[in-house]
Amino acid sequence: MKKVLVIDDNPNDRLVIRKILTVQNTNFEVHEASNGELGVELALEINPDLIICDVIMPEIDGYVVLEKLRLNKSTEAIPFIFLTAKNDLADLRKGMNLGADDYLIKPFSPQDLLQAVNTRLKRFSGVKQHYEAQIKPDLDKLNWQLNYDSLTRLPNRFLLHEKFDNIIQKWYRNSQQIIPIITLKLDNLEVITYKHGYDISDLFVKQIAEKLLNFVGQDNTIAHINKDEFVIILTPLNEQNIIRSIVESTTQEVSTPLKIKGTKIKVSPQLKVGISLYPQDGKELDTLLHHSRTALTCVEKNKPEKYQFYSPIIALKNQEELSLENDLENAIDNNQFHTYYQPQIHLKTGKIIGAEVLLRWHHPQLSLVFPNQFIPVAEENGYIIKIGSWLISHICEQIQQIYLREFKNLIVAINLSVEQINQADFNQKLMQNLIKNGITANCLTLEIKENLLLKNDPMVIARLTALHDIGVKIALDDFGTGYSSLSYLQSFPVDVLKIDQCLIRNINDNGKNLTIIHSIIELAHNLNLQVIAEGVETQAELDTLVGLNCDIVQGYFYGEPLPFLDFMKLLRNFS
Ligand code: G
Ligand code: G
Ligand code: MN
Repeated sequence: MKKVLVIDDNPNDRLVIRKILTVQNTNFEVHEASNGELGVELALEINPDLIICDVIMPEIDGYVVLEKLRLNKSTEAIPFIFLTAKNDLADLRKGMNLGADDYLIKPFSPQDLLQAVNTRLKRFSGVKQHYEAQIKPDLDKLNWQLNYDSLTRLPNRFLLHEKFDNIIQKWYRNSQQIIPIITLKLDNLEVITYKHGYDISDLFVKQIAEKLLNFVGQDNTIAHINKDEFVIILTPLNEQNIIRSIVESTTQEVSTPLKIKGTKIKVSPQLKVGISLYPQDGKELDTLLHHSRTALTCVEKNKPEKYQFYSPIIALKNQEELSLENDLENAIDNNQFHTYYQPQIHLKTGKIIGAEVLLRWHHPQLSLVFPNQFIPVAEENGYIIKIGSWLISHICEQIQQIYLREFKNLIVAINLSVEQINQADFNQKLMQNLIKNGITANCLTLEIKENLLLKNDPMVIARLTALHDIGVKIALDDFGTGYSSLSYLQSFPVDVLKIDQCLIRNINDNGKNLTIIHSIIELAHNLNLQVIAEGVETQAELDTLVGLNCDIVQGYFYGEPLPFLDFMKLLRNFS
């Protein structure tokens, strides 16, 4: 049976060829593709013995198809016959130059077609036989050595490049998707080699490779790029949240102590993991690898998390002369922090009911730095306390200005870190700021995240309850990404639930998200909570949320976070 792939946008032409090849002959299996793109994909998938391809097609034409096939190792040698109409003959030279093997002019007789097909197949099978007997074994071996690690039999760095290109071409569908590049480094390999010798350390690495392959292998790509370094590339994802759990379960799996076969030695792998994301951290694999390695050097020894995502800050952190922590320390004094206000729209009235304040750092070298890049650093070194208290007093002053311009009912939401509310004088300072600026407590919302609730600290509960009693609202941020349990709402005075943007994204093509959001909103309303949907970007998302009886929306659809003065302008002009 010979597989023939027919690529032609005209269904009649395809039918004619199918008939000729199958009615009187039984040794052809005909596959069809209705355009060039599909043709290339199908050729890669089924690896046909011969391709017949129309020259003129919409989108990608026959020449492009041929070019693409010739660029790919698995399809470069497949005999290729062009189909063309009489008046396109002038162009045909181009096709032959590109390496087509033959051409047929429409209309053709069954004999013409069969003859062309048979000649090509015969010639090709002669070449192929010689190639398979004499050349291929050596070539395969060489290829293997060039592309695989001989110890673990995993792809090496060269093959990884090819695989990465394939993933981008074949799987990457839209700019919302991300591809994580995960570097895993065995931190104690040298020690193991030193203690037990090369044989044991080889066996050890081999076992780890097997574990990795079993654990994440199926759809994802694993490579062994250095004796103590593996790289995993996941297929494109729509959500970043999944990465954490994959990385955590993988490190857990790999870090369990290993018994080396045939010996009594038990060794515990120590892993460090760095993650960079395509496309945000780089478009080229080399950059992405470099960045994920930079990230892993920043995994802290004494912390339970053995992984780190790349951020420009980390790169900076690595450059000693530009110490981020120093910069951060001086950012307040240098007036580099700016508050941005993102409007929140009340769906029933269509009015701006409030705004979330999002901090931005105008760093002299890095320009705009986003909070998820510096807040974790500030939380770690405790500097968040100073930033937080500066921020609250600054925001209260801005609320006073909002008051003066007669927008007294606007509710301003501030994000809080656990460290801030752990401070004994948090409430006292907050109230001083309210009084000093002559503003009431009910114009403030404090956004807290689930990690704060999980600790269930009675002092924190007492503080939040006291603030709640004087009218400060408490919002639960990023709902739907973490533990998402409503059970702790019994002990915490929560007023507002903010549904995380990852649930809103694709709300209309993901039935599951829709169901989840529907039940979150119902549940919240039963508990007397208001619901804010975050990250609303499109009319369609908005419509769906209106249908689900959501109370408030926030997102680029209505407005990005704006500098204070721009936000004031928006308040005046919004209708
Ligand atoms: O736009 P965006 O990149 O601003 O915010 C990213 C994350 O940083 C969000 O989770 C948000 O809650 C947090 N964030 C933004 N501003 C602040 C802030 O002033 N304090 C704290 N603790 N977190 C903030
Ligand atoms: O975690 P928290 O909810 O505080 O963070 C809000 C984050 O979402 C900020 O980084 C903010 O800039 C971002 N953001 C706000 N609206 C949108 C939106 O419509 N789309 C996207 N992708 N991000 C948004
Ligand atoms: Mn928030």
